Amino acid sequence: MSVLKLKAVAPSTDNDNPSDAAKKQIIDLGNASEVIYIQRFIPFDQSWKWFHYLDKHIPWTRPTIRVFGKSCVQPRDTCYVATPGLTELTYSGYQPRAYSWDEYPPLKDILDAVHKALPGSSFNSLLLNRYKGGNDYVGWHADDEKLYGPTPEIASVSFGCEREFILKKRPPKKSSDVDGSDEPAKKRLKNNDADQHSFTLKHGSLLVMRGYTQRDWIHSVPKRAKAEATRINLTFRHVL
Ligand SMILES: O=C(O)CCC(=O)C(=O)O
Repeated sequence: MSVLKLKAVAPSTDNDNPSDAAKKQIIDLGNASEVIYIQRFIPFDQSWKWFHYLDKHIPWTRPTIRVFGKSCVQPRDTCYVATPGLTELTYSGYQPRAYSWDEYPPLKDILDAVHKALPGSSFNSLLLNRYKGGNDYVGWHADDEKLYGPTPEIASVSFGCEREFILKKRPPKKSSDVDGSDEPAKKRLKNNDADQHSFTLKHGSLLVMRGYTQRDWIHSVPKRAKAEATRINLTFRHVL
């Protein structure tokens, strides 16, 4: 399957350097789904400071989860932070303990930067992932848990080693669900360029998924043999 090359649109207003500003991309996925990618969201040196803080101070854990009915160790480290009183998060049969924002002040600084970049957003929870090398990954999934509602906005900040993030249109459940056209099912089910988008998530970048992205698309960070160094990813979410 080929991967769509994305062109830069709408310059970032938060960035004074025009060559940096051109790195903001807005990708209309169709059907009211959208992705925004800002390559240089947090300055390089500040991003390393936060990387080292998070690597050292976050209480990382590698839990046992259930995938397709089987128990396995999650192939990356994780931690969960949330405002007290929210509905608890459960994914893949695992309910993470919710740590407090106050315990890790830099998380509030990163949250402030994200809120500033996304007017109207109000994130109250954060799932952190640490990939300790190219064998760590996250498989195909959508962040479609009920507690986020039907159209969650998810803001993802990356630090450290660059990794590929792939978005793929959810395959239709049955060929009869597709559209009722007369085209042969085989032809209709063939993926085309617009069905997959790939981003190399840079140190200090921000990627935002909006609208119906979690309903209509799935995403993954696949294994990459050459990605030897550690990557830390923060996904800010709003629990309803
Ligand atoms: O590490 C990433 O960029 C993606 C993380 C992710 O998919 C998730 O937390 O649901």
